[in-house]
Amino acid sequence: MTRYRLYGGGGSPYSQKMRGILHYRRLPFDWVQITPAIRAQIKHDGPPVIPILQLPEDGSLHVDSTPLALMLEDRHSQRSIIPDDPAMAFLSYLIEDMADEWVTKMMFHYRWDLEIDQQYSARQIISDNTPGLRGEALAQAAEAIRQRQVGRMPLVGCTPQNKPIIEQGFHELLAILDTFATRDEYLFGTRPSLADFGLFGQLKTLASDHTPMLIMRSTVPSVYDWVRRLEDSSGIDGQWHSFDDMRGAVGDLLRFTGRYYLPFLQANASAAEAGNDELRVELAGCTFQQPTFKYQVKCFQRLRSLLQTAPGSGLRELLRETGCLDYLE
Ligand SMILES: N[C@@H](CCC(=O)N[C@@H](CS)C(=O)NCC(=O)O)C(=O)O
Repeated sequence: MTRYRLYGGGGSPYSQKMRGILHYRRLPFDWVQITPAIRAQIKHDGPPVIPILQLPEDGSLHVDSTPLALMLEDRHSQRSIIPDDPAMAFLSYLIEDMADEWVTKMMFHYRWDLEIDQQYSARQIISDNTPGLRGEALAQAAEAIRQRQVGRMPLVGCTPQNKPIIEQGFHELLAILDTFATRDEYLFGTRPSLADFGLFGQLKTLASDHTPMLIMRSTVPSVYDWVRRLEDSSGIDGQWHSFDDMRGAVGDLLRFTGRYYLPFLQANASAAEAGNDELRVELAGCTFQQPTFKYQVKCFQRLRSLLQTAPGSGLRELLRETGCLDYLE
């Protein structure tokens, strides 16, 4: 085997993110749509999630898109997606984490909230991951996945109570991205970073699911196009901006992160520490509730420890101004 192999699903935001990264980095890889038979055949012992990256030299299998992206950084120096400036590198970790853990609530909400989206999404997932199914058999398998995924909504905070916060956040996020989305422009320069790919993964699936696709096409067509192009950015040869030339959208995304994601992460960590199964927090004037998540406690600890080693008073000043610093120090 001389190429990477990426096992994933077209409807999976983290699979889209990894595929986008591999394309940009010009790393030779094969995309393999996961199916139950392939899953059984590759015998991966870790958590049963996608994407799974298989290494060319020994066939070993690895999961979790952030560590995977960082592993690729260790293995290949060309076309890095981590900005050279360490302060901007930290910001790209922070925004990527927010996209992976918070924007994904938007993805899950829009995918499974309305009947029309449930029908489309369930059918699409089964059509991708179960070869040979047609007609009634496909409809039955789609119904089973629809019920499973709708049943999971409260676990990730996609409840009627939280719906206004999630939807309001989606519109705010799109408005921020709309301030800069144009050809060959990304958050930290004219080349994409880890943060762009984190956002891309979630937005790519939002941009193909029915209701959010209509919202994006009708309200922010430039963002829709930006997402569409980032799917394969292997032809992009750009530069990083300097910290002083950082675009305003980064500040706006940090304010967004300080308004929604970081208070949520802090409440989740406090609830987990107190042994509570559920967290409750005021976000942008509304009460948000969901079960506590161990994985997101780790995300919070990781961001706080990354900041300890990130240099620069400029970085701390920016995090203070944007309402992030108190959560991270
Ligand atoms: N933190 C992981 C999350 C991966 C993840 O949650 N993948 C979803 C699909 S997007 C999954 O495989 N879920 C298991 C399931 O649906 O059964 C990453 O960044 O790769």
